[in-house]
Amino acid sequence: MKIGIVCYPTYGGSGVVATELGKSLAKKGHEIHFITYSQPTRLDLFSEHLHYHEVAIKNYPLFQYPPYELALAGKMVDVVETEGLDLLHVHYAIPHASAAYMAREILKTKGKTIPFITTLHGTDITLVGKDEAYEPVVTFSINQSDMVTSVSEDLKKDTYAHFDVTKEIEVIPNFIDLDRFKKQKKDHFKLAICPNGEKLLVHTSNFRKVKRVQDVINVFDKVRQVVPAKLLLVGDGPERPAMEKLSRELCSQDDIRFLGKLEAVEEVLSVSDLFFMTSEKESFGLAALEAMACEVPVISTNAGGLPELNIDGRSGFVCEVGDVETMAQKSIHILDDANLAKFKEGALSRAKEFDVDQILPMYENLYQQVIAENVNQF
Ligand code: GMT
Repeated sequence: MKIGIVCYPTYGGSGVVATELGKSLAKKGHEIHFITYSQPTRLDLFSEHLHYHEVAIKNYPLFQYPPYELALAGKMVDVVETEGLDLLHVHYAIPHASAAYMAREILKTKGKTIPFITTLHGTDITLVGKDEAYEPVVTFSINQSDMVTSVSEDLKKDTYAHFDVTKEIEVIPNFIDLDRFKKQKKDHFKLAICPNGEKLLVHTSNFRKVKRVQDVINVFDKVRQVVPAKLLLVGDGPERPAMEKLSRELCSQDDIRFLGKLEAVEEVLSVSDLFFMTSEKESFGLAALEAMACEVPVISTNAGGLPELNIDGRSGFVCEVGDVETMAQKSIHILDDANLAKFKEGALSRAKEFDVDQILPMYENLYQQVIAENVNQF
């Protein structure tokens, strides 16, 4: 199949899922065309089946805000026509679904039919999409999509609860490449960070308010009173300066290290003993799945789709949002040498249920269905 993939090319989870999906589809021989405003971060692979089309956003003195959505729709029209695409798959509703709708309607006037699938990832529904400025457009473009998927049952429920959506939503969870995300031997790294055999705790995120990174730091502060431990914070974002300040107030620079954005996050995960995902909203929790695949148990909140991923008592524990006391107690339980190996096994076995080889056919089936329905219409 010839598939156009539209996503945010930056570090966000939706862009990662879209890029990994395209790469995996290309490995299976599908022709994949990424249409984005810059090279997707994880598009680091050469394949004859992978193509990248940049959306050029031209400014003009009249525009206070350059019309990105129009440039994107225009590019989609161009790529569909020149490359003969079979379908468009847009990730994150805003503004990708409405741009795809516009492209589809423009192409109709040129005698070309192109279906589009919209995948809802989270904040496009739970935060930004709900805003009254966007809601009517989000509702319209979801209903106009030829097919809609969401990354968890909870996100599907939320979409029906907050938008007047009549379209059937299919749940296809995030997935993981177990060849890349696996525990690697990095003992020298562990020794450098934990010279006295301390346990290594880790959190990765884009440091937005919704991630509640302050809870990670406060839990760590409680845990280290009982279990010798170090904390690594990976990623970057608006809350980072405040989190650095908080951590310096509580601990020494040696106890909590901020590593910034890392490409090879699996190397850090390989030497970690516990992962935190303390978000107040989280549609799936891809970063937690990456940790589990590297045999790292997870302390998560019960927000959004997290309980669908993290199985309480098996791959880690699920706690109420903001309940740092319970999170600290559960962390201490997992880190006990009598329990740690069992939780590491539990994390890995749970991650295996989201192996890309199992999830990819779900997307391929959907593509075939949408293309067949499109052909049958004419
Ligand atoms: O986590 C973020 O803030 C980034 C965000 C995105 O849309 O790029 O991630 C969302 O999509 C991921 C992939 O489907 C999910 O694993 C994340 O849970 C989801 N984030 C939130 O719902 C906050």
